[in-house]
Amino acid sequence: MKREQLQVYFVMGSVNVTKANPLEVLKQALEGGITMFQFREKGSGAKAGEEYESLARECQRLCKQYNVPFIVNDDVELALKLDADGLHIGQEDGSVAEIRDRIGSKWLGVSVHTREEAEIAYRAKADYVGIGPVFGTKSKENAPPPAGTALITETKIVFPDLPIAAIGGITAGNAHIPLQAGADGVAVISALCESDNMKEDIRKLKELAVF
Ligand code: TZP
Ligand code: MG
Repeated sequence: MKREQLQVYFVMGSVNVTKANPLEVLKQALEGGITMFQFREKGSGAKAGEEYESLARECQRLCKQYNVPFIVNDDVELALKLDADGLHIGQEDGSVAEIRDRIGSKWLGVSVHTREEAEIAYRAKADYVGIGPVFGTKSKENAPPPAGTALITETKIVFPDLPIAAIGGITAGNAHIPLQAGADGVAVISALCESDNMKEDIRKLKELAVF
């Protein structure tokens, strides 16, 4: 994985989308130039079973059309079954080292909230870490309080070759803050799901996260 791929990392599930259907929103985001996509179908009202898998497959098909990496949140089995490009896990999803072994060379992203968690992810050969919530967020149930950018800066210094995606309440208006603190890119849900001008918001985010 190249750190550039985290530049504009769109995270979405059907629960996050109210304006149009999820595939329509994803298509607009791909057309706008997102650099990575995470299928995160969770929270109350999330699809399950066949509907869940078929939505994942359709998102993956769209991502392939635009040559954008398709990452699955939480679900190792789904990532393997679909041969996704990668998997993103949190601290409650099991041992990072064990999951690294199970998915082989697929990309692995890990959400971390402390330096110790970042170190474990780094040693288990995570491809990137997600750090947040930087700002307040409405998109994650039971999200921890906003953490600011201290851990981003610390991780950048201690593990300079570990790519960092900042997450949580990030918009085109505030993305410069985590990026200046050391993040390589921004992971966003509502900034794009609720955008009135997706193309313009993606363009602004890309302009801020330069390599
Ligand atoms: N992890 C930390 S904050 C968050 C996740 C999944 C939600 C981010 O959503 P938004 O709408 O970009 O704040
Ligand atoms: Mg998780």
